[in-house]
Amino acid sequence: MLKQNAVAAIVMLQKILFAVALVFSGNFVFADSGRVDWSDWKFDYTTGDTPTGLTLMGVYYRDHQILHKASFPVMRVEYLNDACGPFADILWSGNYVPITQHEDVSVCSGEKLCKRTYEKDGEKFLEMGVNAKLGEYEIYQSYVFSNRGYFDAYVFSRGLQCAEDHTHHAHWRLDFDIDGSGDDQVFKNTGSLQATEFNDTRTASTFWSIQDAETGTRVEIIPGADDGFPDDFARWDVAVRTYKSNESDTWLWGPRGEIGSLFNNNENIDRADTVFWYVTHLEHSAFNGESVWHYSGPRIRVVLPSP
Ligand SMILES: [Cu+2]
Repeated sequence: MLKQNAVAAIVMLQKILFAVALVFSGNFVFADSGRVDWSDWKFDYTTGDTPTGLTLMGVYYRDHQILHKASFPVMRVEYLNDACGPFADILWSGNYVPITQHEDVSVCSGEKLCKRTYEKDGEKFLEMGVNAKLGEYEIYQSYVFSNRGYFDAYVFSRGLQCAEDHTHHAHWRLDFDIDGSGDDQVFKNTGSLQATEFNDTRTASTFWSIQDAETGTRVEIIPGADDGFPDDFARWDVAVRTYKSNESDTWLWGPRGEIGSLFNNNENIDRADTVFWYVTHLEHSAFNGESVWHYSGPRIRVVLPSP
């Protein structure tokens, strides 16, 4: 209990410091928020309220609630032989910069927050992404929604803090509220119902399903092709937890914080409010230079029950 109070106090302090930083950094701060109603999707977004990158709130698909919040708390970076770092890269309104020389989103050049729609092979997409500069890194973090009932979460990165091989460990936190905040059940692949909080890897499970036990509305979390492999510095790909208001999405644990050890106390997740942490590992070879973008991220696909 004492530990929880201490964490709550740290979270509060961090929020106050963040608010103070927002006020004092004045003109340099870029914060945007708003509401999106596109195709079958509705959600609110912000780049300014928390240090969690482009953050989505109240995500609905065809009037079914899917997420309470999707956020991007941290990208941990480890260099070979600790040549520099390690770093905990946190995206917030103080480090957003205009997009330049990113061929995938060239229509958004000059914008800090890219919002665009496009069509490819008859499929329609809405992309929203925020661009940040942290030291020598440029990071573009985005969500791409499809009119076919899924969205992709991406992080793109380029730049070299040191001319040495390194790995970026990107962390998303998906706070699911499928058809409301309770009654969510988590399955490894489609079949194996999980009773308590767990960590997992993409080697052990191909994908994960989360379903509302009452309505049957389901979501699948499907790894991207370049999501990489865990290592000694970041040991897990997935951590599933019960929602707790004091288990913040503000990253307080620095470069060496391990999500597999956080909030992991065997709590019930069967018919609960589910928080799903997803981690990718982008290996970046110094040999490739600093101008090449590399990226990773999962797909979140909605499967509605047949009427
Ligand atoms: Cu890199």
